[in-house]
Parts: sequence; structure tokens; C-alpha cells
Amino acid sequence: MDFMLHRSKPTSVWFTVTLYQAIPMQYRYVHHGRNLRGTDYAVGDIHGCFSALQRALDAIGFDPACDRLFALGDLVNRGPESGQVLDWLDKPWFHALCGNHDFMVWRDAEEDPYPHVDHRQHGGEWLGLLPANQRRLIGQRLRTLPVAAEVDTAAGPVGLLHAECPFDDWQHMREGALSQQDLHTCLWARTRFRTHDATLIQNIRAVAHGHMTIAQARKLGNRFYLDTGGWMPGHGHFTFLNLATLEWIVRDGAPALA
Ligand SMILES: [Mn+2]
Repeated sequence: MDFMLHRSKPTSVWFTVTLYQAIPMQYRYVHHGRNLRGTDYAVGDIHGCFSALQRALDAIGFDPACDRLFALGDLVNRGPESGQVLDWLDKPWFHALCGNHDFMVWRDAEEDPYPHVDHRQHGGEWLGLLPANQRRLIGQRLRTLPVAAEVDTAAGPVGLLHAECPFDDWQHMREGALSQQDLHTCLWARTRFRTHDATLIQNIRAVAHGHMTIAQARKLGNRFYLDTGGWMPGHGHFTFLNLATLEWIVRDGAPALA
């Protein structure tokens, strides 16, 4: 049994159905061609800990001139630097998905808060402290983040998705006819991990996930769970998945000792 740093309360059927009906969001899927010059990495949740992420990138020798970083969602909330999210999204080598926290923040920023979870009680107070125009800019940008993506590698495409794949065949993600329930699974679900589901997702070489905060990265079937709590400096660490080799690299973002 994995040591889980955070556990959610069980969700009742009634509550879950209500959530599905409340999601209205555009499903967006992005395809990235092969990186012929450098290395592609995926990383789990960042949660406003961009300085720690930068230190971890420095530690693995990440080269912004040729490498790319794919963030698996939950860029904001909890950590102290959520307000830097637009600076990071402007970096040409930084590509990000929408996680449930990013979703709750853009809904809030557009003054249509997601009614069933108060993200301000989950590290989202920072948003209300920003000037209205800054809130609006953040909301507009987070709203455009794709829910899912794929990245070509020499060995085949790798899928990226914050929480869980609603299908056993990735082709459905490309075709994009997702129901509200499917979208909820993409942003929030933990069932496959918790039931140790080792199903291979068809028509994709591997899928990288964040969302499920665990002490060490884990592979189930062809799915990689990478949120190892790098956003909790002193407790967790960042794990980077090399998308071409599917090897993971563990680095914490703690400041180097002088
Ligand atoms: Mn999440």
C-alpha cells in the first residue's frame, strides 16, 4: 500500500452526480510533435511552488534552449507563488494541462465559482488578494489550458492527463466527445490508482498523471503517477518523467546548502 500524503473524503453518489452537472468547460486536446533537439519531461503538480520547481530543473540539468517541460496540471493554490503562473505559462518551453485547482481558479476568477468545492479553503486565498484585472488575466489564461495532450517521441506518443483517463482506449481522448462525467474523471478521479488498476490504456504508449500525491512515483499498467509532492518543500520532491525513455528522475527542490 502506498503511503498517501493526502486523502480525500469519500465522495457520495449524489455529490458526484451534482459535480458532473456543474463542470461546463470546453474540452481541449493538444498534440505536440517530437522534440528533435532536446529532452521532454513531464512533472506533476506544482501548486504555486515555482522556485522549488526551478531548483529541481536546475538539478536535472534542464536546458530551456532545447528541452521542454510538460506540467500535468494543478499549477496554482496551496504554495506561495501562485501569482507567478502567467510568467511560467509565457515560457516557450513550458506547456501545461488544466488540473482541478486550475479549473476552480478560473471559474472563481470569472466570478462563477465552482459551487461544490471552495478552493479558497484548499490554498486558494491568494486569488482574492490580487487586483481584479490580474485575477481576470489569470482566469482567462487558465481557462485555455488543455484537459489532455499527447507528445510524440521516437518510441511512440505519450498521453498527458491530470487525474484519470475515463476510457481504456486513448483514441476516445483524441476524438474528444467527452461527457461531463468524463471531464470530471479527467480532473478529479482517483479510482484507478486506489484500486491498483493495471489496465493498459490502448492506442498510446504511456500516460502521465499528476493529482494523486504519493511518496514515490508509481507505474500501474502503462500509466505513470508523478505527483510526489514537490510543492511541499521539506516533505515531498519533484519527479520528472523522461517522455522518450519513460525513466523517471527524482529531485527535490530544496535550496542547495551553501
Ligand atoms: Mn489535482
